[in-house]
Amino acid sequence: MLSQKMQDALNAQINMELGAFYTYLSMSAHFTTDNLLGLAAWMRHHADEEMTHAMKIYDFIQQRRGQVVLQALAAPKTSWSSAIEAVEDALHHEEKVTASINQLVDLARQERDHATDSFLQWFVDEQVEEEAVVDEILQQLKRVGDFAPALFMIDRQLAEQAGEPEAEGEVE
Ligand code: OFO
Repeated sequence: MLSQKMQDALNAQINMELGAFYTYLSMSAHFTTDNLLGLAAWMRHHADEEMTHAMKIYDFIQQRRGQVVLQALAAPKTSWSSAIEAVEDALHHEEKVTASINQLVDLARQERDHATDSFLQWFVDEQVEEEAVVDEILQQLKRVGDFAPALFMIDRQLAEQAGEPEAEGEVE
């Protein structure tokens, strides 16, 4: 059984993961409007991953006979001045998630809640990958700056990574 403190902290983490889902979905909509369809597809794929993170915690709380308490989601930002700004926001968001997961692990250890500690290790590892992937995209975008042909090449690569080899409407 989860302690009340641990349960509240896990519920807050569900809200954070759903907040990430909302943010990446909003970024996807923004990039679609901007005709950067690879970035749009990549963000949408990432939004789906955040939903699976939220649901992992949701299922875990229930397995431990706790109570899932969903909280209100803040409206996400809807536009960014550049692809770099959006991906910088994504990286900052991932860093906040990492800090929050680390605090959850600290709490689980204080409470000697070994099951929650073990469950959270998946998230600890996942955050290493998430930060690295987002940072790699950011570094690529910074390298090409405003050079449109290179930006479109990155966009095409991201479409492939997101499982959409031919983003609709793209010029060959
Ligand atoms: Fe991208 O972070 Fe979830 O856990």
